[in-house]
Amino acid sequence: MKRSFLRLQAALMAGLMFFATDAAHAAGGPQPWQMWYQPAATPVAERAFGLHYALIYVITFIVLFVFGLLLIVMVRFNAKANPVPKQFVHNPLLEVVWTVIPVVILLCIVIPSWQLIFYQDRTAKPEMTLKVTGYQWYWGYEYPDYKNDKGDAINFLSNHIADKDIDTAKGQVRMLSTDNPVVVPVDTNIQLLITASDVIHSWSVPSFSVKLDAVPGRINETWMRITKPGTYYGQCDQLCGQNHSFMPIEIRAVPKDVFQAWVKDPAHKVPAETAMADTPAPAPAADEAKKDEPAAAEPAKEDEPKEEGQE
Ligand SMILES: [Cu+2]
Repeated sequence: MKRSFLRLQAALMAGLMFFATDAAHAAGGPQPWQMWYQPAATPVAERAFGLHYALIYVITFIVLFVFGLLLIVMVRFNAKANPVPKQFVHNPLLEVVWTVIPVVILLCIVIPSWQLIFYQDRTAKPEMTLKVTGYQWYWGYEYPDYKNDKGDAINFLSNHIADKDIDTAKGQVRMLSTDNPVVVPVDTNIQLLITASDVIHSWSVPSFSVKLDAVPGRINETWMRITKPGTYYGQCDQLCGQNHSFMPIEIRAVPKDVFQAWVKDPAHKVPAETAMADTPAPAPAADEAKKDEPAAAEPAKEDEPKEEGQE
C-alpha cells in the first residue's frame, strides 16, 4: 500500500518536473514513471505537444462546465426540491446557443489541427533523405544522398540488442538500444521515406512526434528537423508479429560536422553521444567516441571530424 502510494507520488512528481525542468530534461527516451510527453526535439513535436496542452484546457473547461450543470440539475430540480415541474419543452434561444457555441469551439480546434497536419506532412525544402524500411523484425536505413566506399547509398540494418548483451556502461538501454543506431545531423530538414518489405510496421519516435505506418509496396513521407543533439529512442508501433516489441529505433543526432565525418568514415563508426543541451556542444564528440568505445568490434580508423568536417 505504502509502496504504491510512493509510486503514485513519484509519478505525480515526474509530471510536475516535466513543467519545471523541460529544458534540462536529459534524455530522448522514456523515463521511469514518466508522465506526459517526452521532451519535444523537433518543431513538429513542439507544435503537436503545444496543441495537446491547449486542448487540455479546453477539455477541462468543458468537463467542469457540464459537471456544474449536472450538479445544478441534481440539487435544484430533483423531485424533492422541485415537486411541481414546469411543463415547457422548448427554448429557442437556449437551443441556438447550445448549438452555436460548440460549433465555434470545434472551429477553434480544427483550424490549428489542420495547420499542424499540413505542417507535419512534408517539408518544402528537404536537405537530405532518410529511407526507412520495416522488416520482420528489424529496421533498415538508407541514405540516398550519401555514398559508401562501394558507391552505393549508405545503408545498414538496425537490430534489437538482447538483454544479456546490453552494456549499460556504453549507455545502452534495454529494449531501446540497437546494434546500429541511425546517425543524423541536427538542424537539418530530413525527409523521411518510410516503407516495409513484409508486413505493416510503424516507425515511431515520440520526441519527434513522428509515427508513420511502414506499408509494403508504398512509400509514406514525413519529415523531421532535430533541434538538440542527443540519443532518441522509438519503437515499432504497429503490431507486426511475434517480435514486434523487439524492433527498437535508436537515433543519434549529432552536429553537422560530426555527421559529415561519419559519412566519410568507411567504417561508419557511430559517434558518441553529444551532451543533450540547449547549447549544442560541437567538438568533444570525437574524443568521447574514443574513450567510450575502447574495444569496439572493428578497429576503425578514427577520423577527426574537424579535419573532414568541410561540406
Ligand atoms: Cu514492426
